[in-house]
Amino acid sequence: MFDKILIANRGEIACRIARTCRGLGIRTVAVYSEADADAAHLAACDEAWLLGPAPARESYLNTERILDVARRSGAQAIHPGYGFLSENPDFARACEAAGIAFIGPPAAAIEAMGSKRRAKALLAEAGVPLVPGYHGDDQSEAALLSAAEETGYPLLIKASAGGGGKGMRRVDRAEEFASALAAAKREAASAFGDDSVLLERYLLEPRHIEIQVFADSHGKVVHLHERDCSVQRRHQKVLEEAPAPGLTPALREAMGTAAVRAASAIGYVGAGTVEFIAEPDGRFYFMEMNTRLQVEHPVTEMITGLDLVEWQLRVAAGEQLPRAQNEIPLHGHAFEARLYAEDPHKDFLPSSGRILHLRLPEPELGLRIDAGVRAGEQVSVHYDPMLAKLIVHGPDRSAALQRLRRALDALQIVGPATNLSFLRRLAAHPAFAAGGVSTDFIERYRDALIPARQPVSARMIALAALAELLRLREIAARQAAVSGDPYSPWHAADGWRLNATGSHSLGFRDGDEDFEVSVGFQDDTYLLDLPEGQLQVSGSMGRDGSLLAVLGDQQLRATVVRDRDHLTVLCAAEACTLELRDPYGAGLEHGPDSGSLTAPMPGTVIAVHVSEGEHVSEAQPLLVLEAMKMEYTIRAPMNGVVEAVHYRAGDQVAEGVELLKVEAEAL
Ligand code: MV4
Repeated sequence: MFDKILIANRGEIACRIARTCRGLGIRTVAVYSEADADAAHLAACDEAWLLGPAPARESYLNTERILDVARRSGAQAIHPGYGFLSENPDFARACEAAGIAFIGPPAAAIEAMGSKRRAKALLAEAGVPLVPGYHGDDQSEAALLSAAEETGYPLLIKASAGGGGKGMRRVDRAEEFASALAAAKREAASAFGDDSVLLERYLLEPRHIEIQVFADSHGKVVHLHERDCSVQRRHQKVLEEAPAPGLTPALREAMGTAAVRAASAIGYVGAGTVEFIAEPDGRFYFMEMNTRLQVEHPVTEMITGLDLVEWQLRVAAGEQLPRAQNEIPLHGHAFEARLYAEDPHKDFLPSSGRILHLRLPEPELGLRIDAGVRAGEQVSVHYDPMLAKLIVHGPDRSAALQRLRRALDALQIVGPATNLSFLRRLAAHPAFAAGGVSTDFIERYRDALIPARQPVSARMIALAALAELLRLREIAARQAAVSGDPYSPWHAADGWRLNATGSHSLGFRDGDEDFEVSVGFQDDTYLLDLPEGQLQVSGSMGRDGSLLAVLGDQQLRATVVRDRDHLTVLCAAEACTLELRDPYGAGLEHGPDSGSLTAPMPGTVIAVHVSEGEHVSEAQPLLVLEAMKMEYTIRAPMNGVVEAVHYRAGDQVAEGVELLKVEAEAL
């Protein structure tokens, strides 16, 4: 077995591989790009080596750099994870040439499966069922046209070098074929540098069922049952499960046997996945073979109790497969949900930004979290937007689904937009609970899965208002504590004003809608005027943003995350982000009118918006201080000129020090 391996990947898969290595006493070498200098996978490994700039081609795809680090770190093997170089035969060869074991299949097997036409030709000989169609070498228009006539319509033209849905074109009528073929070949040539295509009868309502296979270097091949990956969006898997709902033991056996035959036919070694497309009547056909460990491998690990990365390491080290076919159990049911930094309301556009808050559900029996990020990290635009995977297991599908729902409800993340609410709706959808999974599931139920934005609920507005009021009270108390006159009524955060009622107004913005919440003060509670009527609220804020609130006669626990003027409130599975407007009303964020603006509490200056001599207007943000995991904006108390700026971003400041000085403009 290896003593030290290099993990040529990042994110959750790098952390996951490192976890198994730790358990086996194998030391690990992490590699990272400049954008990943504080990434989670570095802390998961024993060593960390910089590859280069953020772009993948200058870092995680840089074969020379990776091999150079492997040599200099003394790594005996390289685990490519998935994506990046995991299915690059040249990289596999370069590893072998450098005397470093490639933890994956032989380069020849990667190459064979990289061409759909070659793969189908090989597997047809092995008796693996193929979709009726054509995958011959004669790529002339005449040959393809006659093959199309034989296949029948509708049919699919697929690029031989394509995969994962790339390079597919549906043709419904004969008269469209010639132009569709020309377009498909042009696209294939430009996308893959290979314009060869194959034809397949178009299967309606297909299911995507894949079989996990494993082969060692001694000719042994086994399968570890199937996974259903039908719930996809534009060929990106979102939710996977094992075993496949409704698959009969006979069909499972037939698909498993066919998959093992496919792996044997190409002299496969290592972890692989044979993808089938299945029709409702149970007929199934080979689609493609993935020559790497897949993102969704944990659901197979949950139903078999096996560690596939450990198997990869043992097989790459020359060991025999740890189990025979009849020693691979199938227990219960598992799901995997993929948490992506992407915005379902913007057609799942990837999002980026700092993770301001991340609360992952506590791992427990039947719940595993494979995360590649931590709170405070930047989600980069350079790499795949997957942040984490939630994997659950239960004795049967409905128990596992119940666990998935609870885990998704318990997960909290604030910062970049994510698909979390979408996943919650997906897991809660009755059609999904009924097992009605097919590849068009998301399109079919799109309106329920991605509903129009709802207005913020009264409960969330009340929690946001309470959080803001408690914050203002905290700041006022601190400013009172550092002032010469701590008991001055001007420091009281109770809305007290000379000749005015004890009231106050908080301004919020929800999207593009502005609204106010009038606040009355009553002893140690607040009276909020909400659209539904008055509500008495009180509570306390923890240093970690936890809010214990009493709304009327109900006690609630919530989490509050503040990012400058944006306030995010999370309560149970509800979340909302509101922008705070009109801080004048607060009146408490400003320092005393002298213009000397002091730090209300110890913290870190994270932004300075002005410089000396600059004209500023009342309430203009001047500086942002971070303290207690929250951010405080110091604003101009009046129109004036910045006379002094004493600190810069990154400076630590003590409570009460003068941060800036603003000279009031002569009236
Ligand atoms: C098909 C098909 C229907 N008929 N082939 C899409 C991904 C690529 N691996 C193959 N895919 C398909 N091939 C025939 N002959 C429908 C799809 C397909 C699909 C397959 C599995 C999972 C999700 C899918 C989403 C759209 C289309």
